[in-house]
Amino acid sequence: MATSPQNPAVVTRGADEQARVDRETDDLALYYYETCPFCIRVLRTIERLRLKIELRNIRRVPAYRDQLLEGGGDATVPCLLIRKDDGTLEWLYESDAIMNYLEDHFA
Ligand SMILES: N[C@@H](CCC(=O)N[C@@H](CS)C(=O)NCC(=O)O)C(=O)O
Repeated sequence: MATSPQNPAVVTRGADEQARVDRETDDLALYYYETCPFCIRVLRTIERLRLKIELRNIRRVPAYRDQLLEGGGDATVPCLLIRKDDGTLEWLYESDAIMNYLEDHFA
């Protein structure tokens, strides 16, 4: 992992490393909506770490809100859905916890 010369906070990766990270982020999805300040913090982290995480806007797509409520038990955003290697799902709430998870795995 390196950082961009233009902006040292932004992560840059070689093609192989980025492909590996992209495969890992295939197992993630973020439930959010644009005007939620906690979501914006998480989206900034996703951008800075150059992660391709599927974004599921619960205000644009009511089915996403239903999924979040049914799967996670709460319609609060942001929530990161993590599909684990054994196929089980983890619904990670709280912006700080989500940002810590992303930093721990991808920074
Ligand atoms: N402590 C939480 C706060 C999350 C929060 O309050 N999210 C609001 C949107 S900004 C929410 O989803 N409220 C419930 C709702 O809109 O149904 C965090 O840091 O993620």
